[in-house]
Amino acid sequence: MLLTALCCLLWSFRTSTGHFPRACASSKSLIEKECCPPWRADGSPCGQLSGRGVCQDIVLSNAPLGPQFPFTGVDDRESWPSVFYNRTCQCFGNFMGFNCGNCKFGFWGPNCTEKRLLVRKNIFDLSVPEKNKFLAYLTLAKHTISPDYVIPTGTYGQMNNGSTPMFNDINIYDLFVWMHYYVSRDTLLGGSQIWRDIDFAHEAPGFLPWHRLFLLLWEQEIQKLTGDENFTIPYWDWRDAKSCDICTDEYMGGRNPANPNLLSPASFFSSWQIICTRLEEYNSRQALCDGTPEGPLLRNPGNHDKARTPRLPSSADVEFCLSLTQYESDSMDKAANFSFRNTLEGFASPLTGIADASQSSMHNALHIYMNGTMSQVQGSANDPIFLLHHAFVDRLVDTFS
Ligand SMILES: *[C@@H]1O[C@H](CO)[C@@H](O)[C@H](O)[C@H]1NC(C)=O
Ligand SMILES: *[C@@H]1O[C@H](CO)[C@@H](O)[C@H](O)[C@H]1NC(C)=O
Ligand SMILES: *[C@@H]1O[C@H](CO)[C@@H](O)[C@H](O)[C@H]1NC(C)=O
Ligand SMILES: *[C@@H]1O[C@H](CO)[C@@H](O)[C@H](O)[C@H]1NC(C)=O
Ligand SMILES: *[C@@H]1O[C@H](CO)[C@@H](O)[C@H](O)[C@H]1NC(C)=O
Ligand SMILES: *[C@@H]1O[C@H](CO)[C@@H](O)[C@H](O)[C@H]1NC(C)=O
Ligand SMILES: [Cu+2]
Repeated sequence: MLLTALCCLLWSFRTSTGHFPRACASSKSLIEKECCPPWRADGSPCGQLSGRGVCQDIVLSNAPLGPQFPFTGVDDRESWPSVFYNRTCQCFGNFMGFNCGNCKFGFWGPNCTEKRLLVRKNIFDLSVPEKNKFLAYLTLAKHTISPDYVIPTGTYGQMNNGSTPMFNDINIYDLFVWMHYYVSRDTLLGGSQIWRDIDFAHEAPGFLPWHRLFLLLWEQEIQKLTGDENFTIPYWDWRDAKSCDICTDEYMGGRNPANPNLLSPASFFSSWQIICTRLEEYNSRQALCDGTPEGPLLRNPGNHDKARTPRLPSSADVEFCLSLTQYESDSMDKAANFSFRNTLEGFASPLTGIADASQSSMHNALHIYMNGTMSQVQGSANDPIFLLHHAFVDRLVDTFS
């Protein structure tokens, strides 16, 4: 399914990131519905002994449900994370994380009191060693099993309400691919029934903050993995690009001369395997993506569908988006007019701000242009161009006021 074929507005700010701490994947934790792991340094749940946090009942907001999802109690992502856990760590001050072991974004030091500003750079402004370091970090993440997180391979019901846990190990890169899949996947209704009109991270006000959080968490995991506390994701400034200028073997991979849909054997990512792309197969089995490799990364950059995506976004398009004054408007979905979010996401024209279902503009245009793994919402984060693309979208959000 293409980005353009999806639709729906759902609980705008009730976004689920879909993180499952390894320490909470036991039947004990699931049956008690408690996820309050010890902080390593003092061994107490949520670092309570050190005053970092405390184990508490979760409090959910009473935001109204969107009209497109006429169910309750059928999808584990409803009222996240209460289907799995109703007690989690509430962290104090600048502490953060499932066991309050991390600092809030932008804070550092043993007590998270040191404030530091990190800057994301244009990938073309990185020195060659900096650029190679970034590519090496991606490779390391793809080859390192996450010590802290696992992925569920079944629904809560399929786990017999927690008594038979179903979780898999996953590498740190794919953990985030899986999260992006999980937040946008279809609802399994049992039998052969599927509800497709659902997405917790796109086509609604939550689109921009969800992806911002996603990138911040990604950066934090890479910082922890590499010990490089100053690591930031570089961005790709695609304004007025005539083609995919980062699609070279020095950067994100050139085209395979023997097959236009594959990456050149000399690129950093030609041996990467993708996950979470076979949605129809999962749906027919009423199953979740379990992280099994599904083949090479597919990418065939170009203006294949000139009617839908005539060109990549221009500087003028970006200026138009930034000239809009409302973050969100009327229907708050992909039909919204004059909405900064909807225009930047790419469902409204960057010339008029009027919703246009026949076109994929702005953010969406980049996904469609890549004509491969990037073009399908649920699997799009398999292509590391996703990170560079969304880092630039996030930069534009920062400029909006
Ligand atoms: C949390 O879940 C447990 C286990 O199902 C239940 O006993 C408890 O009452 C729930 N607590 C709240 C606050 O919902
Ligand atoms: C961190 O906080 C603890 C407890 O308040 C204190 O003993 C320690 O000196 C602090 N460390 C630093 C580096 O500020
Ligand atoms: C799981 O919980 C639901 C709702 O409480 C209940 O209807 C169902 O029978 C339970 N299933 C199992 C296998 O315990
Ligand atoms: C990160 O940047 C700070 C401030 O520029 C510097 O003091 C520190 O040494 C850097 N850390 C690493 C691991 O490079
Ligand atoms: C957006 O504008 C178009 C054209 O004026 C109109 O047909 C459509 O109903 C508007 N959408 C919403 C959600 O108001
Ligand atoms: C690639 O472009 C062609 C032509 O527009 C289209 O039919 C095909 O579905 C696209 N493939 C992907 C994966 O986006
Ligand atoms: Cu997305």
